[in-house]
Amino acid sequence: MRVYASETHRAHFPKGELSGGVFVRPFECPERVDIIRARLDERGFGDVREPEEADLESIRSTTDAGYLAFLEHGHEQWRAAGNEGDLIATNWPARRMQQSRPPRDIDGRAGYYALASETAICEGTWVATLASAACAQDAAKHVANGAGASFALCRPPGHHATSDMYGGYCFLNNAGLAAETLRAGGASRVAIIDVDFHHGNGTQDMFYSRGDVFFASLHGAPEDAFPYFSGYSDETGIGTGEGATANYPMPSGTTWERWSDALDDALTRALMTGADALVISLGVDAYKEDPISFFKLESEDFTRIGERIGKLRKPTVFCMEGGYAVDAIGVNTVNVLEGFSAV
Ligand code: OKP
Ligand code: ZN
Repeated sequence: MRVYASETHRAHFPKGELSGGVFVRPFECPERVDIIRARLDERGFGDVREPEEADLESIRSTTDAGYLAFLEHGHEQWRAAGNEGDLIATNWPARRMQQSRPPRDIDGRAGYYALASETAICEGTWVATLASAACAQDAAKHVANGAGASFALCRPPGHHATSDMYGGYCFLNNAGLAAETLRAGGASRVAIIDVDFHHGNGTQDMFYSRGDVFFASLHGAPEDAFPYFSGYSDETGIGTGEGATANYPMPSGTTWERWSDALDDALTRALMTGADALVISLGVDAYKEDPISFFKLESEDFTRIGERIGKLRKPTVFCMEGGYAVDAIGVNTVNVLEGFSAV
């Protein structure tokens, strides 16, 4: 299976993440990629490529222009305004305030486009974000050209990003871009299955009113887990997208038995929608040792995830999302790919 990975991810590494009332070293750190790459190497995934330049036209067609300008220039404006550290949002358009007028001042603008404050923007965030999106786009092109599967080792991740919001470590929605690339490459229907521990609110939002892209997410219940304000099971899509979104919120302590029933249901529904191709938002933070999540999957369960996806026999693009138990992230991620390939 071909892998797309970019060295440019290293440019994105903010100094801190606001967590527990203090700044900690970000959970979403560059070593995540190093450890996955080392494991890929160890297990014989030798076809690893640097992506071409991102397809900006495709990005522009699914992303708000003001938001894109903010991603590209926000950090320099923040510095120009006299700030020394990374760009961090601290103000929001809360209930009953103006939701549709991005302020001019960068402090206000950041809050307008942010969905959470843990995610800081540093000087290299934009180039790393583009390179991450390029991995997803090239992996999807490879599959659209006839490959059975491909793995985009995206960093930063993407599934929390909407057309006009960043947060949860995400800036552009890589899986959504992969789905759009597959559609443009001839797939009439695509299914996105999000197995990351957190709800893929950004991907859901992108396709909520569309019937051509089915979206299913397995995640910690919103009452108890980030992103808190989406991912309930009654979120099922709207208009022509009604029924094309499926959410499987699950409680703390969830193990393979319950989790795999949800996966089977999601995969069955993906097949029923007539998907020609799959995109997997591959987070491995459902792992029992993950420091910011509360499911209890074992490393062997990740092999089983890959096997179950592989049984669908559909062209498949894997896009890396989360996973913060850094010691195990390589094994768990590659287990999915190996399970998939073994079917
Ligand atoms: C991104 B992805 C740590 C809280 C972290 C944000 C989680 C972002 C997860 N104290 N909250 O879906 O893996
Ligand atoms: Zn996650």
